Amino acid sequence: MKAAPWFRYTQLLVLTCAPAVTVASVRAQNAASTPPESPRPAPTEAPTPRPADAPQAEPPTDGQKPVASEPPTPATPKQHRPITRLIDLPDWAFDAQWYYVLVPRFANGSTDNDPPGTRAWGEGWPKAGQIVDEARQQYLDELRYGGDLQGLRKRLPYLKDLGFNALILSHVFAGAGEFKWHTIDWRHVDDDLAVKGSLAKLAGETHEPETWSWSESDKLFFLFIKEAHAAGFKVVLDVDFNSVSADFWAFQDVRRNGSASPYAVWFDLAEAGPPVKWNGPDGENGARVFLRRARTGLSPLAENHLFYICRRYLDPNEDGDPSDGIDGWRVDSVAQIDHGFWQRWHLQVKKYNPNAIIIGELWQDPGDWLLGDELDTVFNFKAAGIMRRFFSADTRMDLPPSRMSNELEANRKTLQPGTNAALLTLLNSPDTDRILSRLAQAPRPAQPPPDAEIDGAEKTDTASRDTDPPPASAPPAGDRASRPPSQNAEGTPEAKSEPADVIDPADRWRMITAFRAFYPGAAVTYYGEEVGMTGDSPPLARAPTWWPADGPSGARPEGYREDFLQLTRLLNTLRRAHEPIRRGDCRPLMADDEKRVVAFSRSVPGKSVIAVYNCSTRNQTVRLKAGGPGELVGVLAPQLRPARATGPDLHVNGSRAIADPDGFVELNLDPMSVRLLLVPEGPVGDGGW
Ligand SMILES: [Ca+2]
Ligand SMILES: [Ca+2]
Repeated sequence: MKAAPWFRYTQLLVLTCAPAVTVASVRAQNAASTPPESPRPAPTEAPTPRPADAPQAEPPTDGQKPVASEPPTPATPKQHRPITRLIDLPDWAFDAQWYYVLVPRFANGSTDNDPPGTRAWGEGWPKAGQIVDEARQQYLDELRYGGDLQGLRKRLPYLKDLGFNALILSHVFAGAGEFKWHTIDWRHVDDDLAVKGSLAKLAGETHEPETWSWSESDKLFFLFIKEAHAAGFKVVLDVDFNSVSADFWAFQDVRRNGSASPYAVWFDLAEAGPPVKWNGPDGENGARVFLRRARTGLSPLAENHLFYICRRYLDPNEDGDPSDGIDGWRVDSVAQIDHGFWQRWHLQVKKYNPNAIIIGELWQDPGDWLLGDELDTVFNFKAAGIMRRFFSADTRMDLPPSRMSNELEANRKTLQPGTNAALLTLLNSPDTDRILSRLAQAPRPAQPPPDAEIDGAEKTDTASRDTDPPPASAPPAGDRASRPPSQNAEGTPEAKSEPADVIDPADRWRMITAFRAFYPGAAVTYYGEEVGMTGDSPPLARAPTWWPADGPSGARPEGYREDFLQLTRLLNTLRRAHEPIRRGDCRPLMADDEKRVVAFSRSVPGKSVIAVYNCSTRNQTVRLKAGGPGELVGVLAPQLRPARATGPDLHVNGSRAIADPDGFVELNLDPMSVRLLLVPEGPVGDGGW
C-alpha cells in the first residue's frame, strides 16, 4: 500500500492553526487515529472478491440495515482536523474558464441516436416570460430533444471562440430519464448521447473489470475527449454516488436474487428478499435506490467498483498516461458520504492523474472537505448567493455595498489562503432559476427567506434529483424578514439604495457577470447564460440551448442576446490576459454605500488589478488609492453594453492616470460600469489586453 492517508500528511504545507500545528504533531495525530494502511484496497493492488466470495466478505443483509456487519474501519481524522493543505490542486484550475453543459439539452448533433419521441430542437418549449404551471413544468422536464456528444463536438469551436477552456458535463453515464441522472451503468456512456444500441451488444460483464469492454458510445466519448483536449479544453464529469436507478445493472441482480445476490451488500435494502424492498430518494421501492451507507462509508465492494470506474475514465487504456482520459470529477452528494470515502477517492483520482481535479457540490460550509485530502475545490454557492442578492432587483434583498463587501470578505476568510481563486463561481445551475430571470424578478413577498437560494440554505429541486439536507449552519432564515426594512442585521440604518425597478435586468446581468469575472474564483458559465437564456424555475432553466438558425439567414431565437455573447467573450479575454484576475489574492478597497461603488484589488507578486464597480444609476466620481506617488496607472474601461450607433461589437477603452502624491487616482464612472486599474501600468487599449 503505497499511498495511505497518513503518508500524504508528511507532504503537507502546514499553514496556520491555533494551537500551533507542526508537521510532527500532524504525524502524531494521524498516527494515533489512522492505521498505516488504507482500510480499503486500491483496485490495482488487491483482487476484488469474486461474486461468489462476496457474501463471505460482507454478509448479506437479513432485512436490517447491515451497519453492524461492516468490517471495522478506523475512524478518519474528521474532528478537529489540523488546518493543513496539500499542494495538489492542479495548476490549470487557476486558469480555467468553465462552461457547464447540460448535454441532453445542449445540441443535437446526430438524429441517429435520438430516443423515441424526440422533438425538433426547442419545439413545444414555452417562450421566455410565458407562465408555466407546475404540472406543465414536469412535463417539459421529460421532453426529449436529442442533445448528444456529437452536438457538443460540433460546438467546441463556438466555446473555444468565447474563451472557455474547461467543461463540466452533466451525467453521461448510461441512465434513465432525459438527463441521465438516474444511473444504470457507470461503466458505459449512455447510448442516447452517443451511438444507438451499442450497450445491448455487450454481454457477460460483471463487477470484474476484466469482463468490461468498450461500447461504441464509450469510444465516441473518448474520441470527444481527444478532440476537446486537442482544442485546449479540460473535461470534468458530473457523478453522484448517493443513489442509482432501480434499474442499475447490479441492482437488477439483487431484485432477482435478493440476499443471494453478491451485489446485495452494495445497496440500502429494507428487506433483502426476494422480494426485495429498498430505500431511496423517492421512498421505498422508488425509482432509485441508495447505495448502502454505513458508519464508515459505502460498502467496500461498491467502493471498489467506484475506484475501478475512476480509473476507467481517468486512464482508459491503463498505460499510466492519463492524457486519454477525463480531467476530473464533479461529485454530488458529498455530505451524504463519509469523509473516509472521499479521502480514499482523492487518493485514487490523484494516483491515476495527479493533475485531475475533484470539484464538490456542497450546499453547506465546505471547509471540512477542503483540507487538501478530499475535495480540491467546490462551487462557491455562498459567494454566488451574496452576488445574486446584491445585484437582484428584489429591493428586500438589496444589500448595501459595505455589507456585500463584508460578507464576501468573511466568506473568503473561511478557507485557506490561496484556495479562493480556485473556487468555482456558479450563478445558476440545473437546480436553480436562471440568473437573468432572477435579476428580472419583481420584489417578492416575505417568503421564502432571502438567504435560502443558491447561497446555501435551499436547493431548489424537483423530484427528479436527490436533495441534500439543509445545512446545519444555514443562516437564520428570517433575520431580515422579521425586522423593519430600514435596518440591517446589525440594527443600523441601511444605506438608501437605488429604486430597484429603474435598472434594466440586462444591466444587472452585465454587472453581476463582470463582478464574477474579476472576483476571486473561476467563473462558471451555465450553458445559455451567454445568450440571455431565461427560466424562472429549475425545469425552465433546462431549456434547449438557443442557437442561431442554420443556413444563410442565421435567424436568432427571440430574446437572443448577441451583446451578452460579446461581453462573455470580452470578459474571458480580460481574465486570460491578466494573471492577477485569475490567481491574485483579494483585498477590499472601497464600499461606498451612498455612491454604491465597490472596489477590490487582485494581486500577485509584482502586479495588481483593481476592479471598481459603479453599481448606481448615476455618474460617480471616486478617489481611490491605486499605487505609489506619481505612479502611472493603466485604466481599462470594458464596454458592458453596445453603443447604439456602433452595434454590438464591445471593446475595451484604455487610458492612463497618474497617481497623486498620496498614490490616489480620481475616476469618473459611468452608471452601471466597471473600471480595471493596472498597477503598475501595463499595456492598455484595444489589442493591448
Ligand atoms: Ca441526438
Ligand atoms: Ca492512458
